[in-house]
Amino acid sequence: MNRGEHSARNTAQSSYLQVQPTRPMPGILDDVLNGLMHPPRSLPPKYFYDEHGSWLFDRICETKEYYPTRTEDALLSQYSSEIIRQTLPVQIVELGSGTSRKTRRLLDACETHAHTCSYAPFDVCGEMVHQVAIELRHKYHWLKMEPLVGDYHAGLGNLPVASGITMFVFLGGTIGNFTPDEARDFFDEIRDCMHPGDYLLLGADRVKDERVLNAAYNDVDGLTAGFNLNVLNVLNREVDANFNAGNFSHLALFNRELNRIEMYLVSAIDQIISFRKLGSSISLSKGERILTEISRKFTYRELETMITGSGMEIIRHYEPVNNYFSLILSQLRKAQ
Ligand code: AVJ
Repeated sequence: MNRGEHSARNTAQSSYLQVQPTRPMPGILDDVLNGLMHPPRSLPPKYFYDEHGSWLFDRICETKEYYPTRTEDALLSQYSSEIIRQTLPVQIVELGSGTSRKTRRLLDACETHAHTCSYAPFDVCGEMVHQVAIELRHKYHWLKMEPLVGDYHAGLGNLPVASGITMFVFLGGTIGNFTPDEARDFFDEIRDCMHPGDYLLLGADRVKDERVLNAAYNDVDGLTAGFNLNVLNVLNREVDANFNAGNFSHLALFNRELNRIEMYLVSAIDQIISFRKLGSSISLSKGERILTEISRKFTYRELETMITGSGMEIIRHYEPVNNYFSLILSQLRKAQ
């Protein structure tokens, strides 16, 4: 029934499928070479999420300023029942599942409707997916867990997809990390995994008052600053660099032209950074910036255009009264 390339890893209590990439992916050394050696300097946001960074992100989600997580969770708790009744999926595949916390709303709704299905959390972090599988198996006895480990940037073509209706889930507003071109490619790739009748449930952040946006990425407790700076520790560890986080500061600002939050690390002094694994170094001048993340904010229409552009049809578009966030259910229509 399953297609695609994968290998199994078994442990005493759990196992997961390792989903192989469909294309060669740049490693951290390539990303440093391509992004940091010459200005404008940048790094892919995926390097935020080592163990400490993932922990910091969870703390960010609990700050009063960072509204996306709780807004999306409120939408899910309000509409999960309707979504499950509408879709009745045989399989739920979640891209970038992390702790799967918000997804429990969908699983609770399955329980309410006595609807059984399988759940395939897909994340880069094997340990996380393994833990989630253990917890959810315990909480939802009827649920068939099919944990998957891999990188969704490396292609979705090897995801094992069941023969019944599948609901793909991509939450949190992470679509905002993609440039418009990358987002288009990503939706095309999801669509290519879908069979007619399958659904996609997408969470995306909306354009809003700049003060609200800026505050969300500049929480007063400095958790977002710590999260941003932590990427320097990741580089120190992974490419043997000698960053001193004390010589950098966190900068996050809303770019009005491009409707996106841009997050930078700003060099506080003139300094030379060496990368021993690369045998090279760079000099950063005081005030020089490294772009570490873009987080795009969308209008209602933009989101619908992006989804329908890949050939899917909008089934429901949920938003809260303040229009802070969108939860969109779309479907690849059956051929007429
Ligand atoms: C996980 C990518 C949705 O863009 O808001 C939070 C990451 N960065 N605070 C976002 C993040 C700074 C987050 N996403």
